Amino acid sequence: MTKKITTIIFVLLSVFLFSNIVLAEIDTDGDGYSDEIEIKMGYSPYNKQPIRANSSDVDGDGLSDYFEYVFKTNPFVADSDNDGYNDFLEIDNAFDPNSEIKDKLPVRVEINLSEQTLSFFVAEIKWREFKVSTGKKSMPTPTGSFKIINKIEKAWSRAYGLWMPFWLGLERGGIGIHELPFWPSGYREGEDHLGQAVSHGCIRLGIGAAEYVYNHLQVGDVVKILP
Ligand SMILES: [Ca+2]
Ligand SMILES: [Ca+2]
Ligand SMILES: [Ca+2]
Ligand SMILES: [Ca+2]
Repeated sequence: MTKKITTIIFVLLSVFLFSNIVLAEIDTDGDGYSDEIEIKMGYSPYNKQPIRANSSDVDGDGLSDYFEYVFKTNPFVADSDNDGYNDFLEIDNAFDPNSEIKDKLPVRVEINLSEQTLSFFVAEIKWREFKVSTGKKSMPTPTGSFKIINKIEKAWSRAYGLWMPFWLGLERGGIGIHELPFWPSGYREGEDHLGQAVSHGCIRLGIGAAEYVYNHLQVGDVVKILP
């Protein structure tokens, strides 16, 4: 009896180890390098040509081979779950590209003050990165985790007499995330300020980027601000 159990355990263990070895040795494009090695080296595991994973899109669905690998979507089929929406559109709108179930994937943002970037994560995978302009030295943006307390499509700043489109208010000192501000005259702050800490404490985003972030976050979501 004991011998039988030992045999079963041995067989199970072998299957487990063998499947792991097989997984590590999958070479989808048959170029002699495993998928895992290719991704580690930055190359596409689905393209025989020595092309970077983030600039190859074998099935032309807008989702690079790199993201197909990390989101485990089908790199050769535009619409992995066959629900009528391609893999890129699903991830960009935080839907699961591998399931027809309309549950949303979790999203979150992280702002890095020293890099002047806002990273947008879908299912804990870094999906997009935008340049920001945060508080200048005399009016620094606070670090920490802050809840979004309100959303206003076109907010007015009484203190500075300007419009702040796509406002996401944070639970800290009246600051928020918003698009490059503009004045009642129509003059708008230039995109060239992105990447420089010149704001009054808010996190400014470029045209398009602000709307994207606004549409993807809800009141109650947490924004992490790193030094
Ligand atoms: Ca390969
Ligand atoms: Ca693709
Ligand atoms: Ca695909
Ligand atoms: Ca789909």
